[in-house]
Amino acid sequence: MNPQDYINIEDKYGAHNYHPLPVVLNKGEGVFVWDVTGKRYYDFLSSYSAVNQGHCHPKITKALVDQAKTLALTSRAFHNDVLGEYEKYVTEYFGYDKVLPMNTGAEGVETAMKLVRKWGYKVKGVEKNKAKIIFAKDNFHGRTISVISASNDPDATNDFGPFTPGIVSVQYNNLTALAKELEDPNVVAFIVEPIQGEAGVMVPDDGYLKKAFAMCKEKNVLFVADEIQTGIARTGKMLAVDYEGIKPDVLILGKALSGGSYPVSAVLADDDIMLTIKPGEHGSTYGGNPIAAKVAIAALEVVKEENLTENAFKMGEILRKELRSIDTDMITLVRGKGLLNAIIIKPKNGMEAWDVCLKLRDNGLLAKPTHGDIIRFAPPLVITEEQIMECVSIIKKTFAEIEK
Ligand code: IF1
Repeated sequence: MNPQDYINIEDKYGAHNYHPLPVVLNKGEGVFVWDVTGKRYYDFLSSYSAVNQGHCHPKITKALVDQAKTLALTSRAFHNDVLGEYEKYVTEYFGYDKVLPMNTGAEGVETAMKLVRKWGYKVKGVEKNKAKIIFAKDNFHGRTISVISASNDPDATNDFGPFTPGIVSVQYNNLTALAKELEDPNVVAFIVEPIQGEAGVMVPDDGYLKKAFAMCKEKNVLFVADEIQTGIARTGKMLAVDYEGIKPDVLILGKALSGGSYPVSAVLADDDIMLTIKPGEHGSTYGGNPIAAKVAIAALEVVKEENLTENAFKMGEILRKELRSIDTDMITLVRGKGLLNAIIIKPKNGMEAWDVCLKLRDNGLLAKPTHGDIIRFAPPLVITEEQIMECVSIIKKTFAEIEK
């Protein structure tokens, strides 16, 4: 089969809910992926920040394979001998009393929404069915009905209604708007991405999250951070909220929690919040399964053993500096933190962000445009300085080719 054959078969038999860049991959290792013709690429998307530890990390792969051969799934109807080990490890790692394990990011967000509602009724004393949750405009938290009920992206919401009630939205990075909504005593939580990923790597003003957190505390409202994309060293700190020195009441993790090897998500909170959910009130067949538990421990160990937080910080500084020095008027802005970055593209010579990505692909680097004019640059965090510089020359060469 040639590359087009693989694309055709997907097109014929798969739902058309994606529009991938035309490249067909069959192998990954560290910062690289290979296509079916054997061509090698730098991966500048990292599977949407799931492979922070690099593709097919040997330690994570080993944990996956070993546990898969031993005991894959018990369901939560019975205990197993690895879940507790993982729960202890992950809660100590992030400094919370308890974890509730799920699988996908959207499920993690759903879980957090249920948890803050439960807390609202049981602890805060909100009247039955009156709880409200504040979300930020232009958020991305996943694809389920309740989660898209908080979205204002027409692609995500059109013809998917009716939506879940009890959701209020405020402008991101706007404390005045937040303060106004926090006046409502039925508000139980503010759920926010510390950097908005899908919105185009929108980095809020310094102090925004810290002040938002303090304002929530003052009103007895839970501050919930969706660190599914920003967490686990991606932005140059273990969590993006670490830049502001705050500890969210509820923390949602996913993606790199497994290093891209398995769907693993988690909701972390202290006892006063987490223990409001009782047996039988929430769960999942696969949540906290033995493979997920072992994989997540390995994935988190790799982050520390390989100093990925420090590396993401350093490599991000270099990458942004180099990107800003590229001689082209097509790049109008470079923004980001650590290795979660974006460039804004002004079309030129009939070339838009999509065409830039096709040319980058031809030159050996894979990135994906979003919102028509934004390209995310988010390589695996194991990338070295030498590799970053090679990527910068690929990007420079690409813009030089477009300019002429
Ligand atoms: C898609 C973006 C990334 C997320 C945050 C929850 C979830 C996500 C902050 C849900 C998922 C993904 C999903 C992917 C596109 C994507 C994405 F372009 F939308 F912004 F990562 F860059 N919270 N983000 O970013 O996690 O249920 O998917 O495991 O195609 O939907 P999930």
